[in-house]
Formats: sequence, C-alpha cells, structure tokens
Amino acid sequence: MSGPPGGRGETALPETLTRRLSSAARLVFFTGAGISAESGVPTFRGAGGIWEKFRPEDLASFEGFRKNPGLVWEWYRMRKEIMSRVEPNAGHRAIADLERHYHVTVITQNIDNLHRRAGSSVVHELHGNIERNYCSGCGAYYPDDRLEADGEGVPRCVKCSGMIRPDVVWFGEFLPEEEWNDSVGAARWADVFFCVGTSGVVYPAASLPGEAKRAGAFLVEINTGPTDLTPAFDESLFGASGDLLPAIVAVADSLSPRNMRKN
Ligand code: BV8
Ligand code: ZN
Repeated sequence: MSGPPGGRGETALPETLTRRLSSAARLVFFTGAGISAESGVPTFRGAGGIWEKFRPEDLASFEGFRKNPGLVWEWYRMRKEIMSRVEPNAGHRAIADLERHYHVTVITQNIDNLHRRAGSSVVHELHGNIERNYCSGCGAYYPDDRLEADGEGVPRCVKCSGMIRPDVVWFGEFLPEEEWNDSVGAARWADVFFCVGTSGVVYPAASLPGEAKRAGAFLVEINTGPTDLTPAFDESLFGASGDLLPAIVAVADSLSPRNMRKN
C-alpha cells in the first residue's frame, strides 16, 4: 500500500505498477461514485453522502418505489438535475486517454453517464443509467423529455398508464444480464484491474476485483482512503482519482510512445 507524495503533478507511481503497465495490454477500470465526486456528483456513503439522509431501502428499491413513488421521483429528479449540469472530470478523461496505449474496459456502478461523455469506448453500466426511464407496467422506454408527471409527481405511461421509473438497478433487483456477463469476462481478461472510487460494499459488483485477482490480474485500488477491499489489492494509491489517474496516463505515455488505433 502506498500513497503518492505531494499534490498534482508530482504523483510518483509504485515501481511494481509501472513495471506492470510496461507489459500490460488490457486494462479494466471498475468505478464507483468516488470517481464522479470531483465533478460535483454526491457519493453515497461518507461525509455528505446521499444515503446519510435516506436509507437505501427506502429510495433505491422497488418496495420503496411502490410505497412512495412521489418521494422516490423527487430524489431522482434532484439527481437528474445534478447529473445534467456536471461534466466529466480529469479522472474520467484519463481513463479514456489510456485507450491510446491499451485495450481499456470500464465497468461502472455509476448511473451518471460521465465515462461515455468523457470518450471511453467500452463502458458496462452495472446499475443502469439515470438518463433512461421505462414503464414499470409495460416496459415502454421514455427519454427524460417525454415524462408527464401525474398529481403525485409520478410520470405515467401513455400506453398503459403504469408508473414510469428510472432505468437503474435497485436493491434486490438483478443486474442487466449482458452487462454483468461482459463485466465478469472483462475482469477475467484484465492484465491490470483498477478499482476506483468505490467503497466495495454493494454486491455482486464488489465481487469483481476478486474475480480479476483469481484470474491473475494485478489489482490496484485508487481511493481517498482504505476500504473493506483494501487488503485484497496488490497496490493501493490513496489520493483523489482526478490526480492519480492523469499520473497513470503520464507514466503510460512515457513507457509506450506507441499509439494504438482507437478501436
Ligand atoms: C442483487 C443504482 C440479486 C441506483 C445502486 C448482504 C450481503 C451481501 C449482499 C447483500 C446483502 N443484503 C442484500 C444484498 C444485496 C445488495 C447489496 O449488496 N447490499 C449491500 C448494501 C449490503 N445488492 C443488491 O441488491 C443488488 N442486486 O443482489 O441481485 C438478487 C436479486 C433478487 C433478490 C436477491 C438478490 C443490486 C445492487 C444495486 C443497487 N443500486 N445504484 C441509484 O444509484 O440510485 S447501488 C449504489 O451503490 C450506486 O450504484 C453506487 O455506485 C453503489 C456503490 O457505492 P459506491 O459507488 O462504492 O459509492 P460510495 O459512496 O459507497 O463510495 C464512494 C467511494 O469513493 C468511497 O470509498 C470514498 O472514499 C471514495 N472517494 C470519494 N471521493 C473520491 C474517492 N475516491 C477517489 N477519488 C475521490 N475524489
Ligand atoms: Zn406502460
């Protein structure tokens, strides 16, 4: 475990990681709410986190939605508004830049669409995407600009008048099968598996680092502090992902001037 010296620009990487980056071909970035914190998207746990004010079961669950759809929509409208005005930060952009030198796969728990907006080509969204909505009755898809709320502030389907919901995975719900299978495949395929800005408490997503480790990947944690998963990592870099990820790009640029075609 090592923390880099200084702030922006002087971040040195551990020799072990530099050596791995010089021989790696395939990188996987498994990300959580922490990578979007510097864009202004609140995290879930820790100081000022969203869950501090609410219990996850009350808001991010179908049970909670069925009981109080108006409250759940109030929460998601607030988050949609935040996510509609934030930008990808240096961390998101650094992961996209690494496609210059490596095959890069992003597996994200985040629903904010910031990796795709930063230019990453391969993004698996394990927990859905807040920019999409669908009818809980008939499954019809609804973009944000076609949501007509009823008296309780709950958008209704024009086809079957069912309650429309955000296209996100709630607690107790299965993850999208294809995204999950592709993510497990990518974890097993990784030369270096980075875990960035996640507390590692939500399953089955949090089982992916172990999957990668068992398949022989070099495991790197990037977080502002230690987490439940820290003991399992080969290296832990403690600091802001917006500082550390650009430092990894700088090392990769110095190691391999070769430029890979963007696939
Ligand atoms: C399922 C979408 C099968 C909605 C989310 C007991 C044991 C084990 C598992 C369970 C259990 N009881 C229940 C379960 C299963 C449950 C679960 O894991 N619960 C946990 C809480 C115990 N999981 C499920 O229900 C999943 N489905 O299991 O299906 C099934 C099906 C039917 C019946 C039974 C089983 C579905 C889980 C999906 C939930 N949906 N989000 C929405 O977003 O509104 S989860 C939510 O948490 C987000 O996706 C979020 O990303 C995710 C994880 O949180 P993190 O991303 O890690 O964010 P967090 O704030 O926690 O941490 C941020 C980190 O960043 C911190 O470490 C911080 O230090 C760091 N950081 C901050 N700033 C920075 C930084 N790092 C670097 N730089 C910075 N600048
Ligand atoms: Zn419908």
